Amino acid sequence: MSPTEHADDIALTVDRLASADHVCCLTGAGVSAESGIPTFRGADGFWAGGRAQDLATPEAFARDPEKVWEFYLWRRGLLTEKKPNPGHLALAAIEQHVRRFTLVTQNVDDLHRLAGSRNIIELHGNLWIDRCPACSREVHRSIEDVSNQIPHCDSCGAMMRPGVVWFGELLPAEAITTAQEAASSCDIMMVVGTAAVVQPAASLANWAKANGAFVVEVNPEATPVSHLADARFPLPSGQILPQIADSLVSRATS
Ligand code: BJW
Ligand code: ZN
Repeated sequence: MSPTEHADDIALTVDRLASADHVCCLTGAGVSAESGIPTFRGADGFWAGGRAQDLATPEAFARDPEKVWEFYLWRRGLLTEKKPNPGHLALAAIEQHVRRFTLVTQNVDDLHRLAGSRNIIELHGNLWIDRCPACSREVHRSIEDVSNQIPHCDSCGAMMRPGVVWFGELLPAEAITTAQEAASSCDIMMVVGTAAVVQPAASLANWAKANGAFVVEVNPEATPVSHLADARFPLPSGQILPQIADSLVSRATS
């Protein structure tokens, strides 16, 4: 990408960020792709072999919990080698230089927190949480605590499940309510690295647009919300977000 490519849209986006009272950003698996974590629906994605129904539904867990755990324990192991990339770091920097910033993520990988983002809403849970389906006890695992053993509840002995949201399950009530409030009240909505096909997350961009927000999309591929975008960057987030963040930071400090 040449330095001048997308310069007008970068300048426009930075202007909007600098003057906004509230910035909301919805992220998806694409923001972690440059950390080496597969997306879901990409050519090499988790679901490329059509495994969503086998692994990401409560029915799959009821049918074959060992198989489902094998997938999630493998993903925990994968994450121990991964770090936030420049896209994650840029979003954390943007948060520090705007009045109010709400990061709504569909990702369960914890990389936004590791990058330094603070006001994070996790719509689809967190891969590092074990939850007991019998007594609701939750245990937060850490990278140091990664294991190949399926966890059982210390309180009641039941097999735990991963603390993520599967298809057909309700999103955590507080998370989706707060995310919808943020989308409805923000001045600028950034939609980064999501195919925008999974509901209700995908509709947040529509909520924001309907309430007058300036919509920015960062995604190499077009999505069902691309037509809403006032500025669209068809580029990897790790390339474009640092340019936006650097420009915002130098404006704030000059
Ligand atoms: C880059 C890049 C780079 C690449 N830089 N970009 C209304 C209509 C129809 C159906 C429904 C509806 N409302 C609800 C439903 C049912 C269902 C749903 O949405 N189905 C649709 C698929 C049709 N939703 C649910 O079941 C939700 N629950 C719910 O709504 O409850 C009430 C209800 C139930 C049933 C009926 C009606 C109401 C729960 C959804 C839970 C989603 N869970 C998962 C798994 C989480 C655990 C795990 O990690 O294993 O969440 S599925 C998976 O998809 C994961 C993701 O968070 C989610 C979104 O994926 P994402 O992030 O968009 O990733 P990709 O791979 O799809 O896209 C990556 C993008 O990045 C691409 O666009 C690339 O181009 C881009 N990219 N590299 C920037 N470097
Ligand atoms: Zn229990």
